[in-house]
Amino acid sequence: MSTTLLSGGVVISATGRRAADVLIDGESIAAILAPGQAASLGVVPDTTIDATDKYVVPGGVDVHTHMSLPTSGTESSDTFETGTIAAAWGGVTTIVDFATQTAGLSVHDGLAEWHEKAAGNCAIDYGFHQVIGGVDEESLKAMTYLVDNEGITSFKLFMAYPGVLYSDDGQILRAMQNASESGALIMMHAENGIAIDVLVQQAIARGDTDPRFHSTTRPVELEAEATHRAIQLAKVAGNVPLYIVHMSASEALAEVAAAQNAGLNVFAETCPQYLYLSLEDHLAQPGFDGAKFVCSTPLRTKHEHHQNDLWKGLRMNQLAVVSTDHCPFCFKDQKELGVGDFSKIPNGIGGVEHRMELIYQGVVAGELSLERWVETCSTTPARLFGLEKKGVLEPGADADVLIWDPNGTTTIGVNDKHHMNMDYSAYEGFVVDGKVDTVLSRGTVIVENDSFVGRVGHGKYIKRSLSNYLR
Ligand code: DUC
Ligand code: ZN
Ligand code: ZN
Repeated sequence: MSTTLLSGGVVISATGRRAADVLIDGESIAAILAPGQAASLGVVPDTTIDATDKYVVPGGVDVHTHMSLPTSGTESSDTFETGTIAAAWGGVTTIVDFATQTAGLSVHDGLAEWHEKAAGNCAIDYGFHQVIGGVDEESLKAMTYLVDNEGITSFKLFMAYPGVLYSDDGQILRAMQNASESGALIMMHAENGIAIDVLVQQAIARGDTDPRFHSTTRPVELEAEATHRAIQLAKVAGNVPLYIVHMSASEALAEVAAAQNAGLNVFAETCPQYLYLSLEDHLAQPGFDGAKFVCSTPLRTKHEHHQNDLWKGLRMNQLAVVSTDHCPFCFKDQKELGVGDFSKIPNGIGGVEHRMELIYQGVVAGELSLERWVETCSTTPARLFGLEKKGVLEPGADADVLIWDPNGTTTIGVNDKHHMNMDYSAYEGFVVDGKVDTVLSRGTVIVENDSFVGRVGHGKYIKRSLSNYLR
């Protein structure tokens, strides 16, 4: 097995930073050494990578992506191949995607379909959550089987999208009880979909069809109400660990904070779009351009301070994770499906490539510490979702490493840094400090010198254990 020394950098973990060299043996971290210590120990690495003036951090872990997701009469535009290459460009070394079961279909078939899409096509390692779109006897049985046999220890339920992926409160309670028994974690799309559908129909009937009405028909109250209800159901189901996905609103965050103060096992994530993009500046752009920013939960108004509150929630650990909810569509022919009717615009924004960059900008802006950047983008997502060897640089961990240049800059945009399979960027023109320098996946360099040098098929399926937080 070959050895690699990452020398001269500053190693950042969730708990601190220090000048150190990282010794890699094959696919794993062998040691974290004092600067120059390798030579004094007589270690002669096969390869040395100079990380002087750079940060050396665990590779990013994005626990919320949707590659090749069939939805709204189309399919999200990144395949596992294009999406994981783009992720690598962004310093991400593991994704967890959502295998999806829709009502009436078998969970096992849904999972098999996702394995087929991903196997042999990934540039980085990957795992799956399972969406349960139809809670019934069969799917409940399958949930237990997946935990015991397939390395799938988290299940996403929807309080939105009646008739598509929606679960009613009784179904949610049953799925939560099942997870409580198996030790699994429930992820929740917390929006009151029954009420939202009424508002959507009323808006369309009034002729309010522009993209901006996507946000006004999904008001913060209906995100907060569903978040509250999900928390109560989780409590009744034996305090099952509950993880609220794609949180966008201050009022929903307050529900999570209150639950945490009450000692409940409630976690939440937000995504870069909710920290940087808004109804006024993006979704409400004139004409149909706002369609680029249609996602659910929706972008919120900037005057209501949601963005400030979300950054604060990240600092205070009310929000444990930043993921992307990477669900890309091209503007042409995909977003355009909703011309004249915002409810037909495919829901999603692509961002898997830019999370490390955008959240590092939060460090530069004084919103977060460097350690918290690492913690929310790598260490906690790995621990929370049972990725035992990911998210840390310590002996025995997978040698998934991002070497980050704090003196570089990154310009995001379709003609600048952009490798996702989308004909636009939601972050077009953003110039951020810092730059991905080198990326290693299990000891293999996959990005260096502004080139992807990895291999499609290198990425392996990771069977996940139960959440490390609550064992
Ligand atoms: N929820 C997601 O998590 N992703 C895309 C759309 C949605 O509603
Ligand atoms: Zn969702
Ligand atoms: Zn999603």
